Amino acid sequence: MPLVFHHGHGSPYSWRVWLALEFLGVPYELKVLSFSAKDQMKPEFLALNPRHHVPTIVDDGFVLWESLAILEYLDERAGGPPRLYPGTARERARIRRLIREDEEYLDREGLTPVYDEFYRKPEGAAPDEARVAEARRRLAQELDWFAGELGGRPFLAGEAPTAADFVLYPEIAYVKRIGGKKPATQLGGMLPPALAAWAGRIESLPFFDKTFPPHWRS
Ligand SMILES: N[C@@H](CCC(=O)N[C@@H](CS)C(=O)NCC(=O)O)C(=O)O
Repeated sequence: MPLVFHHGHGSPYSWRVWLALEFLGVPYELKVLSFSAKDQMKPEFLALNPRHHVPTIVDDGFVLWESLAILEYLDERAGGPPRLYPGTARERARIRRLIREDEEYLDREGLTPVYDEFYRKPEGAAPDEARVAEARRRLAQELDWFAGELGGRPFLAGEAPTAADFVLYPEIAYVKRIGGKKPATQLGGMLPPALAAWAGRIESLPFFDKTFPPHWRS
């Protein structure tokens, strides 16, 4: 029985898992939940995951949520190669550090406040300019940080993508999307060239297109 992957289009947490499933070549059955239909609050989904979050996987009766726990589980389950966390203990620790830095700084201090101000406020409410300016400043610092972490490599940990790349990519996709859709955010053109080129490499992976949120195509 294939592993069941409950996904929501546009969820950065779920997108990282989809990229990983494809990269590892794990067979899976995709179940897309509609946030607008509140599928995640329906009794059948709550029975699986009382936290009503995607991503959630079901592997032969074993239910797991939290994207980072899922990535580590999938990596161990598949056994590799390829691996999401390859290399020595130190190399794997660096991948985990990059993931935590992405969540703590780039996402929480940079991207999320901008998203809150432009997408989560009631219709017609003006964004808090001071909050946006500070978040943009932090975001620019963190984008430079990750460009530096590439250090001229094709992917964050070397020649092949790892969990660090699949966690970072959806955040960068959001920077690109928000910058294009909402010029007032001034996120457009913010990506350092090395990070823009890296995003292009992720987007060229043979499985990338199927994971792209369909509602982002318009
Ligand atoms: N820390 C969780 C976050 C998951 C999460 O927040 N998922 C959101 C979509 S981006 C969700 O399912 N929201 C629906 C809800 O809260 O009802 C992870 O890494 O998996």
